Amino acid sequence: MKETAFQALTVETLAERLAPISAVAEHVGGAQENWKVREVGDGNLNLVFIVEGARGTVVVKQALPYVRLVGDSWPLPLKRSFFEYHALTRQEKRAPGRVPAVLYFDEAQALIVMEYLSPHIILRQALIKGQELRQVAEDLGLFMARTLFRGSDLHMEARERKADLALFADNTELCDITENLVFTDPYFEAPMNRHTPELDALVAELRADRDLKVEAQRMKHLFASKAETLVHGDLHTGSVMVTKEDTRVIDPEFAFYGPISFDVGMLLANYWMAFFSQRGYEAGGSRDAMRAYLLEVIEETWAVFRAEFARLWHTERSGMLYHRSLYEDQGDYLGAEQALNHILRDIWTEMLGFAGVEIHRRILGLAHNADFETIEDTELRASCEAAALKFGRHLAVNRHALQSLREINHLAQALDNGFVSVRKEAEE
Ligand code: SR1
Ligand code: MG
Repeated sequence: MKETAFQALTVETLAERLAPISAVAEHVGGAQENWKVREVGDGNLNLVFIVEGARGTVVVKQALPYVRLVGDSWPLPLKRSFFEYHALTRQEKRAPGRVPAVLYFDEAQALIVMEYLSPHIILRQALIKGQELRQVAEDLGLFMARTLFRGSDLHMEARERKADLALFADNTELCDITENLVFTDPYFEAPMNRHTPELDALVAELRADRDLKVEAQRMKHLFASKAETLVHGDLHTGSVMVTKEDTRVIDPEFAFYGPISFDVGMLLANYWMAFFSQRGYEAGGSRDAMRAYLLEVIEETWAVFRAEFARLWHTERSGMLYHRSLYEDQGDYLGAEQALNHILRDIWTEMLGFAGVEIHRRILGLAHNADFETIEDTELRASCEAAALKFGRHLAVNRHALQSLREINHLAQALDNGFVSVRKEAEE
């Protein structure tokens, strides 16, 4: 591209601006005049275009200097595109085949040209439609174990990891979004918050809940200080594209060095929200099978994550932590197991806390999710959300006492079965 100063792309200007880039022109093919360009971005932050030509199709993602969801009253630096690009390249190395291929990156224009994934759809949309995808639990369990283990001091060479930590430490504005929107704003009347009106009484109760607010701040403390590994940073079901056979993780612009447990907690929280939202979609038939599927996916994802993390612990523990000279090389295999169990236990309790607050922020904060939002009957929506809010509170506050996903999923089912109108509850 000729310009160096940032200029937002439009459907009208995109072909002319990207045609001189050979990596793009060769992939799309044919005359630029014949390229079909459409803007498809429905996320909170960026522009996303699909460009179709005679030979192929690409996705062009461009950051804007502000938060798209709110407008230019909330400026946001373009450098998030830089972090997204560098996260994608690391994730591709650590978990090959699970992220879209990057064809071109322009830092000044904050744009990334990527492989067009087709016939993939967004996982969240698939779950709302009631589609059961059999591959996704294994794919995402492996993706998380591989990216999170291989980006940590359990695996990386210390100097390289510290350099990487320094690079991503500059992603401050996106961390700041999470620090406020996930951990703090839901628990007081922050100006941009909103919730379904029928939830008023329950929201007041949660905002007066001392134990919950202390746990939410303990989770924020961990998020901000436990720089263990390069996390995706926004791994919800809207950041995953799927077919029956394939799973790709997109949008790692929130990447930074944080707790291993953060991505795991975010993802499972979004499955649990999908679970609690199913009652909103039963006009077309029972969603019992979908609910059972979602709870299975949660258990399988965690089981795969745990098993792969343990496998990598035994085969790729080459970093400066828990050096083999202290354990296996002395024949102390039990010592290595003991250390691994401590790490997995910490990931477990932290993951539950992150899941609890993620559920709360999607119902009480600024950025809601389509699972609940597209339930039009607000009384029905509020009932689904109320069960999820109570569940999230239980995870966050009681996480140290919770032993298994079987136990937790039984509680989710009990809350879901005790489906009562929150309006009626409030009136009683
Ligand atoms: C203002 S950005 C709101 C949310 O959108 C992103 O996808 C992140 O989840 C962020 O918290
Ligand atoms: Mg995103």
